[in-house]
Amino acid sequence: MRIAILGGDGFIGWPAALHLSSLGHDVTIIDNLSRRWIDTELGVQSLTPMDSIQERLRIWKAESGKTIEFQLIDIATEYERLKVWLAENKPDSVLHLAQQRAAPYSMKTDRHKVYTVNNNTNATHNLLAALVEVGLDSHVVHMGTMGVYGYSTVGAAIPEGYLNVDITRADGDKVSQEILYPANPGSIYHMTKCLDQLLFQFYAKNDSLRITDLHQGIVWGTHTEQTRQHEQLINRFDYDGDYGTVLNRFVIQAAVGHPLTVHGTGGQTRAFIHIQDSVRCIELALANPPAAGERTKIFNQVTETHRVRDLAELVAQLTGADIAYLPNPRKEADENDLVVVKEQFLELGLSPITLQDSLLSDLVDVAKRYEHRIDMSRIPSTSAWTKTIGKSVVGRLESGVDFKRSGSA
Ligand code: USQ
Repeated sequence: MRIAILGGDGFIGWPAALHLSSLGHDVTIIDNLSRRWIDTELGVQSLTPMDSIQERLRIWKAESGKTIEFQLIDIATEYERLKVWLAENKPDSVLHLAQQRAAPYSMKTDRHKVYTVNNNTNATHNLLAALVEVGLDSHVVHMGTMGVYGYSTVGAAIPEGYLNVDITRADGDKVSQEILYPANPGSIYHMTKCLDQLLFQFYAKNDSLRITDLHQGIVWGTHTEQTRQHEQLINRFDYDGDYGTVLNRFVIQAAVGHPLTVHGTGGQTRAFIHIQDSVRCIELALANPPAAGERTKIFNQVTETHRVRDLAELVAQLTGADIAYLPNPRKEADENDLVVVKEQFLELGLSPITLQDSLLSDLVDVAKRYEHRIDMSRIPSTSAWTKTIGKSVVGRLESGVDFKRSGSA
């Protein structure tokens, strides 16, 4: 299959590119390298040292004998270049990951909100408009998020994208209708993924585009089979307060003797997936497109759910780390249950990797190896969801008072 990976230089895009290339697909990465520029803006770096995309691809060719092409295109702002590339290269599938993916970054300031909405929404719409204009039938597989649903349940499991509802008509009769599960985003970033869902609904209906939306949970881990093959193929590993995600952050914090940064009571329940399963799910989704004229196919790309404080306790038991219960910079429910339907990938053959001590220990080893690259002052998450929260919380987090009270750091 000829596959364009938009955002192929990122945390999921890079291992997905290697995974799909190793399966024999003809892969081109299209990326504006924005994730590297954002590191520079924030003054942080991936825990693991990353080479340039060109150097990574040179190593991949030497290791595997396979070529992955690279095109430097900003799909959110360079519409004409994207359209010309699509027209000339006619990919069978487009894997769309070219979006700003961090909730805290999207809430940092008004400028970050505007950037995230402009970038993410234009990226998706430019792709869809260009496919229609060029007359291509490429299958679009998009990386969405579990966060489109919100994380509360009404005592029923969250279905894979769609909900059947009964609507009472004016004459009292009931009509059944299938709707997108009500969107309930918790950040500007998550909101852009909700907007994406409507763009997909329209283009599938109006232009018969074939679209799959992957509602992914929080990814943990860093290595996949291919990124382990050579030190210079290593994946990025974010630990900072904006881009680091919760479980990976806890592991790094434990490795460097920082108390584990639980927001609030840690009663937030979230869905998780290991990065190796993430790339496997992408493979399965690409191999099982919807038919033209079908509604957008939606998968819940998750393997298990955990409460944040349970994860902290698990990492603490494994490593002896302290846990700090911090004022929460986010506006989110303190405690929630989460039950998620996730049958479709299992039916397609996914054999889930669940949280195990051995995989966590692997991660601790990566963290210890690159410990010297960690700037401890960038560990607290200080992007506040509202100005009021910012006033009461951020000073405390930056001062480290809560870490000192927890007994270390
Ligand atoms: N949290 C802590 N301590 C930390 C970091 C986070 O307690 O040091 C808490 C947060 O307050 C939140 C939960 O852990 O309740 C998850 O936070 P996160 O940063 O791991 O994940 P999130 O911001 O939701 O975003 C990540 C990815 C995003 C993806 C999403 C899937 O960055 O791209 O879409 O996970 S989901 O969470 O299912 O919506």
